[in-house]
Amino acid sequence: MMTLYDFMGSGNGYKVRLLLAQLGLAYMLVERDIMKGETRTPEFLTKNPNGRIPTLQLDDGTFLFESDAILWYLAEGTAFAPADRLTRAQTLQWMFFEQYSHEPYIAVARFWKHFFDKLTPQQETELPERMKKGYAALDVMEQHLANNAFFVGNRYGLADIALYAYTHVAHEGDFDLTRYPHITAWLARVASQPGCISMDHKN
Ligand SMILES: N[C@@H](CCC(=O)N[C@@H](CS)C(=O)NCC(=O)O)C(=O)O
Repeated sequence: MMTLYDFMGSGNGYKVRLLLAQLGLAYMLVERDIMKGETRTPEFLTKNPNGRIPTLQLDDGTFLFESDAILWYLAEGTAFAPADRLTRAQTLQWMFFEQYSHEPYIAVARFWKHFFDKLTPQQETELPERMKKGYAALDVMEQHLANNAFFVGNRYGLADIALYAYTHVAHEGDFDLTRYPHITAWLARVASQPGCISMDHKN
């Protein structure tokens, strides 16, 4: 059986738990507390040299890390992985957008505000820029969703899972989603997909 190393508050981990649930795949969940450095131990670094969750151990013992790579691995051969060249590339396009233009701002601002009582002076300095870039990512999403029900091919897929994870908890980083009616409607569409689980749901 596959083993998922994860931290329940992580959106990156949630992406993987969400797809595993929607595919109906059995796995063992092993929680590692990132607040206590449990992904930075010598033992964990043998699993993922980058010291982060989510990390998935496959049935043959191979360790796979990076949430979006794990999503592709799990989705291959299922309806979640598009078959044609352009749709696959468009799915990757939004997943790279998520990792480069969305997650570093929205997830990090949420992490600082939601998981710590007080920001460090450096976080205080960096926060306004993170918020600005987070809102820029939300603007891009809003524009796309004005004309599209989902991110790619007008059907729910991996790009939606990747972007939903931190967008649906963006308010925990004090992002005001009421300004974004199309994003809000899309969040509801994703939440109503069969098998959708909440972020704190354990298998
Ligand atoms: N790009 C990676 C990011 C993974 C990541 O940043 N994981 C965080 C939790 S969301 C983590 O493990 N942090 C603990 C640490 O860096 O020590 C992915 O998508 O999986």
